[in-house]
Amino acid sequence: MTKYELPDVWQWEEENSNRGGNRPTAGERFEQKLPVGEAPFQLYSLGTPNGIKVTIMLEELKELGVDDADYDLYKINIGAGDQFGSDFVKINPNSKIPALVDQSLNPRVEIFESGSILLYLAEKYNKLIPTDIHGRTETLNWLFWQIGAGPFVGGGFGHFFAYAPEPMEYPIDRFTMETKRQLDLLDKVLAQRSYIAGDTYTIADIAIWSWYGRLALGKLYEGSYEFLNMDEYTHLLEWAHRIAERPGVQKGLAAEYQSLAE
Ligand SMILES: N[C@@H](CCC(=O)N[C@@H](CS)C(=O)NCC(=O)O)C(=O)O
Repeated sequence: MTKYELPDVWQWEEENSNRGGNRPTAGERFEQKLPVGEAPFQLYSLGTPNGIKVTIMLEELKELGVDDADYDLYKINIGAGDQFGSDFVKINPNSKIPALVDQSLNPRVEIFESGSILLYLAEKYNKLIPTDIHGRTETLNWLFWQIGAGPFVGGGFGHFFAYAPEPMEYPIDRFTMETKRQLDLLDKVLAQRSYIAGDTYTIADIAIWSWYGRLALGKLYEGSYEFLNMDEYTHLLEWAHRIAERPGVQKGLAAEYQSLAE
């Protein structure tokens, strides 16, 4: 590998932009008309760990008897750059999935950031978030933890383990250590309680399972189960399997993959 010399001012070159057509600028790149259906919720998403949080949440709400949690699901192909189209950018100026529109209200409510979407839905229906101050705060602690910690796994470990052009020791060591620290943290928490925030299933479980549960089950990056020595996280594994069996979770995964597979 040639030694990298830091330039005085970094310059963007298209061939160095990695996957997904990212550029160092935000904003819309082309005119786009997104489809709009009849259901109360319009979901623009993809079956990634952040994307599945929302279909799981909506399916869990339906399992709990919330009839108006119906949604239309539209594929945003982030590999093809759909997230930079004008209609999508109006909903989420940050150009990332998932994005949700609640058109049961007038004017319609536009929601982006998966944590914000989970909280919006939990509060709207008063489900999957405890109402007492201690339980609610602990749920939010872990919800915010996931949003902050997840990029070390996805953008750090996952990127360098699975997607970088070649294995690189320094970033792999750095992000594997942090990922294993996070897995150990969750394992220790789940040794003490049945669910992430206490003794009930909440939006914190949905957010954390979609990343760490899927990682624990070996569903995110090929070969990572062995590489991370996942067998040592017994409490995390037990929780990950238990959550995977929930009908709402299974329907949430099926909804995402069936509708987005075309
Ligand atoms: N913090 C955001 C992260 C969303 C995110 O990173 N989404 C990815 C897919 S999992 C994406 O849309 N990437 C497209 C891109 O970076 O251009 C959330 O939780 O919603």
